[in-house]
Amino acid sequence: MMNPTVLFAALSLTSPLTPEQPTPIKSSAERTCAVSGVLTVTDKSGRPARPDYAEVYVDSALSLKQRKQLRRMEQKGLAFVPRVLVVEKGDVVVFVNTESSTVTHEIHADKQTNTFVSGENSNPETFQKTFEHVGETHLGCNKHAFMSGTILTVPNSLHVQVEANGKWTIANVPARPLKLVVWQQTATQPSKKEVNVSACDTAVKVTLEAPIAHVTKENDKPDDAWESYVAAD
Ligand SMILES: [Cu+2]
Repeated sequence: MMNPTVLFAALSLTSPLTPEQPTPIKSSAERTCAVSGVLTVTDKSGRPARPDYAEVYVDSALSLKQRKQLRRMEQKGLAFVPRVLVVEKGDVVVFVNTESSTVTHEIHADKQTNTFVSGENSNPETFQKTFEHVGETHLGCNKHAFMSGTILTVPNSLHVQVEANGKWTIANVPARPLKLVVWQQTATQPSKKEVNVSACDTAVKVTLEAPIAHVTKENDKPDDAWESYVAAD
């Protein structure tokens, strides 16, 4: 028969009822949580507008590794596809001419943070560019003046596209005060707002004004989710 004191000690070592020691928070493994909110976009008179694209990103200095992703934008049907592409600082964008007929394009972004001129970009040629500077780059084609596109470069991997109902959530955000940028583009016109958030904030409400009312485009999906969400709020 085991000594009762020894038996108790042996059980204590394996018992699930043993209180857990608090885990020390190491600076290298900072506690993270989700930050979420709702974006409302209106026109100048306050009526709901539906952006072509909206993104939320963390714009505070964080020691995150650049992912250096290879991203793709096509020149197809005499348009940049997608019209808006969000990339991370350090990503490489390959511009691929995928026209079915023999159409030559060009890509340029003048007088901007990410400045470049591609030269001719014939199918199946590709031009590529590393996006090193945070912010918007507006794309044009010198062979087709009506072609326009936008590349938004965000600082790190903590960013998310806003859903059609205006909601967004960024997961795994360091639990400390941070600066976010809420960005939208409606009918080629962007606008944005900076907001300071507390750790783990889940009620970040931002309203942005679209510089002009939303214009329905051929490529738009038949989707009125923005309007219906805003109207129901
Ligand atoms: Cu073109």
